[in-house]
Amino acid sequence: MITTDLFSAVPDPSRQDEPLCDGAVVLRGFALANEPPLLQAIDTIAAQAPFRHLITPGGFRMSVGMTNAGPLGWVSDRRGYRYDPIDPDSGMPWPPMPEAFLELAGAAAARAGFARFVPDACLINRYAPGTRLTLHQDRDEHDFEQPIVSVSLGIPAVFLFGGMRRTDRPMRVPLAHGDVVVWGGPARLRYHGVLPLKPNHHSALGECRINLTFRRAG
Ligand code: MD3
Ligand code: FE
Repeated sequence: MITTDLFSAVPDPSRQDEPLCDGAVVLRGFALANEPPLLQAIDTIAAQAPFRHLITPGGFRMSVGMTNAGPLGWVSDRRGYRYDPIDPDSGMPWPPMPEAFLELAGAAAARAGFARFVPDACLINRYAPGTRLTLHQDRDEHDFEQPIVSVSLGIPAVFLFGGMRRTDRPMRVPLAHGDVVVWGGPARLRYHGVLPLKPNHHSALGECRINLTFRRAG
């Protein structure tokens, strides 16, 4: 077989790709090689666009702290959910998408079979122990053919991966520091969430989990 694929050309026997279902695959430890530039980039972004607790359209304060990088940022307020090129807290564009983010997201998507994924939005979610994300669908993007890439950093979490209906019993997927998940195709509109985080400590991030969610939103 002739292969030009960067990853199959350099086999890494320590790497394990875990398909969750048609369209979703966990790449265990995929982000570990890029850890220092990723953490540095998150600090730079948070200095320009600090984490904040958005208000849902129903008036509830989200327990997850959020910020964004890239041309578009996901925001929520009493008017609804949307992607906005401007950070409503500063009136400025969101911090630029770091090159290390683009490379990681593109490489993970390619490994999962989605060539040329160029995200225009990176939502950065910050979880403290006790923080959760209730079951929801991601449907504020224009093109559901585009995958979503998520990167877990810091203390571990249990991810809930449900079906096409909110009432479908979700599977529980433990996600640890450095794990990357690519969600596309038939998995793209499945319900998902995160169980309340257990108290824990991570050597680089302290009592905190950070999730990077890369999307092509516009
Ligand atoms: C499965 N964030 O920001 S990322 C979100 O860990 C979000 O912070 C979670 O869900 C977190 O919207 C999970 C994983 C994820 C993202 C999008 C998905 C899983 C998905 C879209 C479809 C199916
Ligand atoms: Fe989501």
